[in-house]
Amino acid sequence: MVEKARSGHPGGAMGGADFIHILYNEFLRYDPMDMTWKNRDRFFLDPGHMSPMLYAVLCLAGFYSLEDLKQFRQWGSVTPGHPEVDLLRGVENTSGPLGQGHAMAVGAAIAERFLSARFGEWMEHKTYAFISDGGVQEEISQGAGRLAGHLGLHNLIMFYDSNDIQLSTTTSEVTTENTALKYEAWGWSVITIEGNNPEEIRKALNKAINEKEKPTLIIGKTIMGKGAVKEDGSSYERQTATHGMPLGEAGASFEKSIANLGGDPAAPFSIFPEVAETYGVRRQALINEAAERKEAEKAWASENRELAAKLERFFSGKAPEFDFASVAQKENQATRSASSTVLAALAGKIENLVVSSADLSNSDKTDGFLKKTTPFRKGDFSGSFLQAGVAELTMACVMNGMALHGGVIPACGTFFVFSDYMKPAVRLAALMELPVKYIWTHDAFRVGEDGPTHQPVEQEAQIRLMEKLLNHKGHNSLLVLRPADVHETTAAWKMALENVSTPTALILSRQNITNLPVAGNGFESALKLEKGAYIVQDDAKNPDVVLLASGSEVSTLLEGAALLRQRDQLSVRVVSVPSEGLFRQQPETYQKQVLPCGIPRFGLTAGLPVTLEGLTGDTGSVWGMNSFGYSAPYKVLDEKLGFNGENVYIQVKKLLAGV
Ligand SMILES: Cc1ncc(C[n+]2csc(CCOP(=O)(O)OP(=O)(O)O)c2C)c(N)n1
Ligand SMILES: [Mg+2]
Repeated sequence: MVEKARSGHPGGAMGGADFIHILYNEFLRYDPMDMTWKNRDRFFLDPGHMSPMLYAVLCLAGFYSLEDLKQFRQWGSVTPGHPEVDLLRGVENTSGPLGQGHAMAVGAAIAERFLSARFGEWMEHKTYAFISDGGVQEEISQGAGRLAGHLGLHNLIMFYDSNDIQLSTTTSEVTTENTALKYEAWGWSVITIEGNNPEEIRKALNKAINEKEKPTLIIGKTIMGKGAVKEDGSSYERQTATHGMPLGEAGASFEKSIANLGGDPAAPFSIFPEVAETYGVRRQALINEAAERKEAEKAWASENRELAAKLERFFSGKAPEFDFASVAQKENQATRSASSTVLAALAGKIENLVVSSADLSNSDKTDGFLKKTTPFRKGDFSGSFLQAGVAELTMACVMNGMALHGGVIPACGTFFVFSDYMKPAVRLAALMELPVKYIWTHDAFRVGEDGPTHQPVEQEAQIRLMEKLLNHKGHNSLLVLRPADVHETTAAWKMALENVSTPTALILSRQNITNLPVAGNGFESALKLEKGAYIVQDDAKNPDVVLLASGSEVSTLLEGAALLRQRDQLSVRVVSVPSEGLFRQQPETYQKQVLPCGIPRFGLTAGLPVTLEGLTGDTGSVWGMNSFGYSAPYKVLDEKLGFNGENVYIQVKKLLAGV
């Protein structure tokens, strides 16, 4: 594959092939006829660069044709360089960004425990992860390793392809850690084997499968580029060059290496009859075994009709039903508190909602949910809360893994400024179309006394860039909502739960916000949020100026609007824009109705001005932040930084005067 594509990573794949062959041919349990079977074992490949190894085994298992393999890494092929997720072809997930893949496996293993706790151990299955030197070195392995050990995820079995070679050096040049002791310290069972020895692999896997207390790490000492030889027949194993180059280019002989491994250099894309037979037998055995287990599942379902219906609902991928109009919000609260109220209402009602926080539950207000449930503990997954510890990236990856597993709706919270720590996982969620919910609170410099390190400024602009990035289905890859009061927060949560096709971010305030002055039912009015932007207050069909903002800045605009009317008899429109990305998807006529052409627009944002400049256009202006902020009580910061009605008045007057 790599040789034909003239690009890819042969060395690691050749060393890991023995393990992957034994795993697929003897251990991994799935239904080749039905890859969506809920109780299949999951396999997560952390080093996505070893995808040729996965494609090869999945070809033998009947999911890819040899033709597909010949198209490795080519335009329009089903064999991209680093596959993300392609369930029907057997790719549960692979990670290009090293480390994230095995953290996702931890999430899948947690989801399995969560579901088994509710529906019974008959649902029990394993999650296998494959990790390489790169994944072990990535910092996220600390979070994943700690969490899996702490929670006693005995259903998680990880093979470490320890070939002592990485991309540009040998591992000895960057690490001298004792990896086995490290994982043992985290509470793992660790088995070290010769990773190319079939008997040792089998023995280790059997031990891991029977482990009841701990996750298992099998450290397989493997041989990079196993079987590679040079033109003169001498060994070309354990060479860094084979990490990311075709063998021929790296210095080995492609033909001689194929021959040395028992293949046919004249026909490198061929499956020998005895291999086809072995995999055929395995395939049939898997089909039979799955059929048997499905019979048992059916018997369970007919005896437990209500539970069975619930299980189907959990895995349906459909939005759960919930009466959001019944959520009783207290007026004039911070939107993080409003989110807490919604979460408290959802607890126990949306039974497969799993909420997590990176040690900030009392600040990000996910504790509204936690108070009504219990956190996961080793041996007890009856609750619905994951205390992730201070590990935002791990938490976000674990959420992705839960979503990939299916059956649960993952949501996680932390301070908005720490979305920086989560971004790599948010990106993968967006790419893989996973409906994870992010609860990001303390949305602006109004965190005040904590100082600039804790004040999000550029984060909103960064995150909103992903509203402009389309996923493979051509949709915005992330839905970002910054509600302007408690009712918009309820509406935003409704949208988050109804969004089953992409991740959703909720950006919420720390400080109280005065409710928007809407006539009638606040929640009914807030549902206009579904259009991404809507008119909150309007003086005329063609006002003198349109004021735009999201979140708490909408209230500040309302104060400014009152001054503009009172002092200068101007007619003003105030627009709440919780999501520019969503607004831009609305019909042109609606967009023009909200933002008519030819009327000056003024934007106010606690983020960078660029957050709103796409909406205010050439003839408008934006008052935003252009520094990291300062340490002071938030009311002082508001005054000093110009976030008050008076400054809105001054800036709008300047805009209208053309200054
Ligand atoms: C987060 C991240 N950083 C860097 C890379 C680039 N990269 C790809 S593989 C690799 C290291 C390869 O070493 P190892 O994981 O041991 O794989 P092997 O060389 O054994 O195949 C690096 C740095 C990446 N894919 N992801
Ligand atoms: Mg390696």
